[in-house]
Amino acid sequence: MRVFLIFFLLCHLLAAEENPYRTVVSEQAEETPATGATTVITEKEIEKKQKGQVADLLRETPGIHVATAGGAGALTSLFIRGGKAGHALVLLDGVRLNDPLSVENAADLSDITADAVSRIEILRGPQAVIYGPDAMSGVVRIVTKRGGGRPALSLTGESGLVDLSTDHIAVNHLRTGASLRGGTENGDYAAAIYYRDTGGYSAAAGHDGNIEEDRSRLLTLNGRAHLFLSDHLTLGASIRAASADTDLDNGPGRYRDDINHTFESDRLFGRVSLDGSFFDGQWLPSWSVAVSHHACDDRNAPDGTGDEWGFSHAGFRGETVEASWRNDITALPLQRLRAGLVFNAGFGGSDHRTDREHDITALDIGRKDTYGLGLYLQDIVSPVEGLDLTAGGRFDLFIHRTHDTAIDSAGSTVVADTDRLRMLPRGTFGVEAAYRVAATDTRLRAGAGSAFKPPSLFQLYSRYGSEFLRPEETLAFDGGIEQRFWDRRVSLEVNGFYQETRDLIEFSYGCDGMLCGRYRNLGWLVARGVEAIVVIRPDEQFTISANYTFTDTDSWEIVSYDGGRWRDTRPVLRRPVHLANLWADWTPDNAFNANFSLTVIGPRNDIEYRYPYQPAVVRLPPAVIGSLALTVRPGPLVDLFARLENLFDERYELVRGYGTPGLSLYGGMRFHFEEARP
Ligand SMILES: [Ca+2]
Ligand SMILES: [Ca+2]
Ligand SMILES: [Ca+2]
Repeated sequence: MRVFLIFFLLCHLLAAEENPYRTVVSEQAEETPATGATTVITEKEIEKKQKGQVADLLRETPGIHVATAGGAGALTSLFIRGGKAGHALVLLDGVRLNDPLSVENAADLSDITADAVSRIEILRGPQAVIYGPDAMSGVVRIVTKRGGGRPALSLTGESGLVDLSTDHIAVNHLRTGASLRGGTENGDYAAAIYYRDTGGYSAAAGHDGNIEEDRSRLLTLNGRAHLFLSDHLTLGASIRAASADTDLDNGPGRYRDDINHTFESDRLFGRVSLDGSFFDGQWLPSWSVAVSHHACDDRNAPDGTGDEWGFSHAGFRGETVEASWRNDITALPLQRLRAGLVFNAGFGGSDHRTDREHDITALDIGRKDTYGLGLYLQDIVSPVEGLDLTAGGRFDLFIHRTHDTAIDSAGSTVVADTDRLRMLPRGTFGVEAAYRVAATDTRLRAGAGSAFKPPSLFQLYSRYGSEFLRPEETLAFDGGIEQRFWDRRVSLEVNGFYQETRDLIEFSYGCDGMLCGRYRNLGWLVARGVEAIVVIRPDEQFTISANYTFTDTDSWEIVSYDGGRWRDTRPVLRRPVHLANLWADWTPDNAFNANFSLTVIGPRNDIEYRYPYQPAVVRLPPAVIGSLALTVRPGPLVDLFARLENLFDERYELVRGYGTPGLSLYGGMRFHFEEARP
């Protein structure tokens, strides 16, 4: 709490100045990426769509599938261009959200609400040169609202009826919050606090006979401030804290309801940066330190409803620290040079206590640490008008400990028990050529890039892990064309991609010598596809946008059997071949907005755990999810809003055996108070 007190004091200090807002040095975290296949979700779009979760906004963009295993607050995973969940790197105000103690070091988007978010950028394909390890299939950059102008306070209240059905109508959703923004000659500030309590359906699927409602309570705090130290230097700070308390059930399937199985998470993300601008903006250096802290607890006490095996508690603690120095240099003619140095460290440990007879999870990992060092250089050359050539390279060193135990020749006495540092160097690259044909307003683009992902703490050190895993490595090619017609009222974009990932770290039931049932570098994953995007703006009032993604994935492992080597196909789960979205927006004036979204998720593979524990691959049927949102502004002070989600009351699953809400109705209001002009 002390951090927040300091933050609010800083806001107060800045608010005391009555001068108009000005920007001295723009922050690099806010700039639009220049290269690659990207999608940007703007503040206006976020406001209009009224989606509660960033994950729901991402689902409507090309190349992305989002899967949630249960109700609100349950694990929410992101799949970009057919990659695994751990292949997507998610940043919030420049801080990595990927949880160092999750199995794949993946980001869980369950507590990332759209409150306070002003912009989301999705960069598809490997982005290792600038973003480093883990930026395998894409990067999602979430940017929160920045302060500026006269002090403005906004208060929001929303309630809802989630999962409406004829026999079950209840107010089971509440969201409330406040935000304060402003700026002075010396800086700017933005702070927000939101609370959400939502439920209405069961985490384990209702159609499997699970009737116990599961709720999720989430408190988030956001703060962001800048202090203009001089004409050349800006000090920035951002912080986000999210505390969630979510009801779970005991996995997918029948009779999985549990009245006291809970998951509590406390996550804290912070970043301090110093951005400079020297030699008339020809050298823009940025120094930053970012930290993240994840504390999660899964608790299940015995109860009288089919779960009487005893108490269990699994606790996970993880931290990351990243220090970086980045430089943008435009001193050379026709060139934009970017160079940087990054150091990061990940820490984590978990403990698992149970008084159950059959302990099958054994999640214990003593506290471990990994380190990374990265050095990169990227140059964008524009030799002629309209042509941008990008080339970049990066060197990374991933460092972790291995534990050596030597046993004497008699095979009983330990004679050496030492920790060694293991260093894994990797080089990555990214190249792109983009050309704009001015005469026809056409943009052509082609690129290639590589990335790698080091093994996670869980893959290295858990009971199923191995200290000798290699990083996963990927290579991708993509290209696209963007054409605008009719005075830029229609734009059409088509991208094609091919991505091959080797040394995939997969759990293997098989044995390698004496080691059985553990993570091994035995997988291959090939993803190829096409993304098509069309945006039509016949006039100021209407926007219609649609996108379609085709993704063909193929995964296998090489197995030795009968003296030969065989290619053993693995099913790729939760990667639909066909994904489509439509968004129609009508804004006749500032006082009214109506918009309609439609998401079509094609059939995809999933896994079903059948008794007695024999997993079977199943095919989930296609799902059509619609939503309608309205905003009315009767006066300058107030917005009234309402939305219907899952408009067609589709019964679908995102992860086999877990619940999703049926038709739901939300409504609320927002008040704006702005300091009067002097
Ligand atoms: Ca339940
Ligand atoms: Ca429950
Ligand atoms: Ca229980």
